[in-house]
Amino acid sequence: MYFGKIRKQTSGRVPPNQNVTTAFPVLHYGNVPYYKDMQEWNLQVFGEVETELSFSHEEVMNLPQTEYKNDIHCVTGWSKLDNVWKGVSAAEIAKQTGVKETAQFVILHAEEGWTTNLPIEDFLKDTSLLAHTHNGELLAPEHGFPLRAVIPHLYFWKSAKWVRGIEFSKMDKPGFWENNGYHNYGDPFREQRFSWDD
Ligand SMILES: Nc1nc2c(c(=O)[nH]1)N[C@H]1C(S)=C(S)[C@@H](COP(=O)(O)O)O[C@H]1N2
Ligand SMILES: [Mo]
Repeated sequence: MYFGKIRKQTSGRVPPNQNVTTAFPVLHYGNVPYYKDMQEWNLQVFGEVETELSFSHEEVMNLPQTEYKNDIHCVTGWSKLDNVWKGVSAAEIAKQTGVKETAQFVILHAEEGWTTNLPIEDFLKDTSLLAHTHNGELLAPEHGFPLRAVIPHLYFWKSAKWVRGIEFSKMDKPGFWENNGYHNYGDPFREQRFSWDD
């Protein structure tokens, strides 16, 4: 008997045991925030940075913009290919605040205290961004309006919706799903779904 992981053969682009969908499922814990007044929204960047900054919505929208096309892989088994995201690159945010050498992890803080964690190298990858637009349309509230992280090389739970804080940290701080049985890193190509996966 074989109790190990059953790996389907997959071609290079879609990770093992994922099914491609053209839908855009909505998945999260907690409530969708609806903002009446964007003046009440801000993005705080804090922790191991040279200068802690709080960006208004307008300031975020006026930072240098990038566009990036990538694939989404959700740990529950769906993948959505060729998403075009527009927003601010994660590296641009780091450039604005400066990052101390002591920073080793990034903790993304969303509404309602929801968090997720990743190593700083992963946050600063060229492909990591803070997006406000998906396939030419402003993010819908349920998909993270006004701003969500997009970390395409990790399972999609690392892509925090409704981001309000970016914390550069010396220490790793497992977030909501990481404390509820999911893998701490979450590489879809290595199928790091649950805490016990290698
Ligand atoms: N703030 C917040 N962001 C979150 C989540 C959440 O519960 N709260 N869930 C994650 C999970 S598990 C997934 S699969 C994606 C889903 O994004 P979507 O609803 O836009 O498809 O959001 C991620 N970002
Ligand atoms: Mo997910």
